Amino acid sequence: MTSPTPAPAARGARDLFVELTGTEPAGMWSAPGRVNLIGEHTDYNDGFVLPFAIPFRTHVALAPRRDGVLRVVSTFDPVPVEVPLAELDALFPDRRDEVPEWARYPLGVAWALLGASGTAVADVSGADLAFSSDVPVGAGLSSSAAIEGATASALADTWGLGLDRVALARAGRTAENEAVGAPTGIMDQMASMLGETDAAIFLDCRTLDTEVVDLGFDAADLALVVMDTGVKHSHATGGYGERRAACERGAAAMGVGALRDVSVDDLPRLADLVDEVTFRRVRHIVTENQRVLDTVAVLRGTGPTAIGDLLVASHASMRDDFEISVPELDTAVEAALAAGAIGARMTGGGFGGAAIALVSRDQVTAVADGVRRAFAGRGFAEPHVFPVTAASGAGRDA
Ligand code: GAF
Repeated sequence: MTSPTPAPAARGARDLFVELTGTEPAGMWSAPGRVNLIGEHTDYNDGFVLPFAIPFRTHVALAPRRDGVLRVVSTFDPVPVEVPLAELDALFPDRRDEVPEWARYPLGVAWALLGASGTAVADVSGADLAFSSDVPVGAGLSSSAAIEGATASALADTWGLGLDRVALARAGRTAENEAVGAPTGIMDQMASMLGETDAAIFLDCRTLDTEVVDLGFDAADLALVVMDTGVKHSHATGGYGERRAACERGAAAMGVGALRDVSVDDLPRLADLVDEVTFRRVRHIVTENQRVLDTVAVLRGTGPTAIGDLLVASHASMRDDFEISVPELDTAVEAALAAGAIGARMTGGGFGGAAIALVSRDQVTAVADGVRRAFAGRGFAEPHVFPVTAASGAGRDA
C-alpha cells in the first residue's frame, strides 16, 4: 500500500492566485500538518511532546499589494476575504465573528505577527494570498497549524520581520487561541515550523527548546500508519477546553503553576485534594509526560521496535483517564494491534480524528485490512488508512 498521491496543492495555490489577480505570485511557501507520536494534551501543561511533520502541506501563493489591504482566498472557499491591515486590531479578538471561519487563521496570523514584532501597519505592504492544501481537515493532523505556518512564513519573509521559527510558531498559536478561539497549546505550530525528514521533534513546551530525535523507522523496516476515522472534531468547542480547565484545577490544588511540576510520586497526595475525575485528568498528564521521556530514551537506545507498549499505554490513558477517545478511535487501535501492529494510539486532541499504528512493513496491508474489517463490523464508515513519513517543516518553495 502506498500513501495517497498528495493533491497538486502547490499548483492549486498558484492557479487560484492567477485567477484572482491576473498575475503570477511573487513567491510560494508551504507548511505541513503533523502526527504526534506521543505526548497528548501535555503541551498546555508545560510538558513534553514528540510530534513529526507529515508530507501533506498547505501551500500559499503571495504577492504584495500597494493599498494596505490583505486579501485571502482558498480552494476550499474561493470567495475572497478582504481586510485592510489597519482594521486587524479592531477585528481580533473581539469581532472575529465578522470574519469567515477559515479566514481567521491567515488574517489572525497577520495580526499576531505584527503584534509580536512590534511592527506598525504603515511599515508593511498589503498582500494577496491564495491557499490550497492537501492536509485532511478535521482529521487530527493539524490542518490549522499548516495554514498558520504557511501564512507566517510567507508574511514574515515578505515583510522582512526577522523572526525565527519559534517566534513564527508562537504567532500561529496566538492566531489559533485569540483569532480562532481554540484554547490549544503550541505543539502543532512547532511541529509544522520545525519538522525534519525522518525525525521527530522532542519539544519541551515550557522552554520551547527542541531536540531532533531520529525515528529510525526505515532501518527497522517499520511503517507509521495513519487511520483517519472520518469522525470530525474541533478544538474551538467543548471537550478540549474542559480538559484544559481540569488540568488547571489540578495544578492549582497542587500549588504549582503547571502540571509539568507534578510527578508520578505526587499522585497519592493529589487524590485527597481533588475530585475523582480531576484526579484522572491529572494522572493522564503526569504519566504521559513520563511516557514521552521514556519514548525518547527508547528511540535513542533500543530503537523504534521497542516503543509499542508506550504507545498502547498512552492510548489507554487517553481512553480511560483523560476520556478523549471515541469508539472509532478505540476500534482502530484495537484492530491494528490484533492484526499485528507493534503499537497504536489515537493522535492529536481527540474526540474524533485519527489514530496511528506502528507496523512492520510487511504487515501494513494486513493491518489496514483488519482495521477496515473492524469498522465494517461495527457499522462505522470506512476509515482512510495510509502510511506517512516524517517530513520537513515550513518554508519558501519558490
Ligand atoms: C491539539 C492542539 F492543538 C495541541 O496544542 C495539543 O494540545 C493537542 O491537541 C493534544 O495533544 O492538536
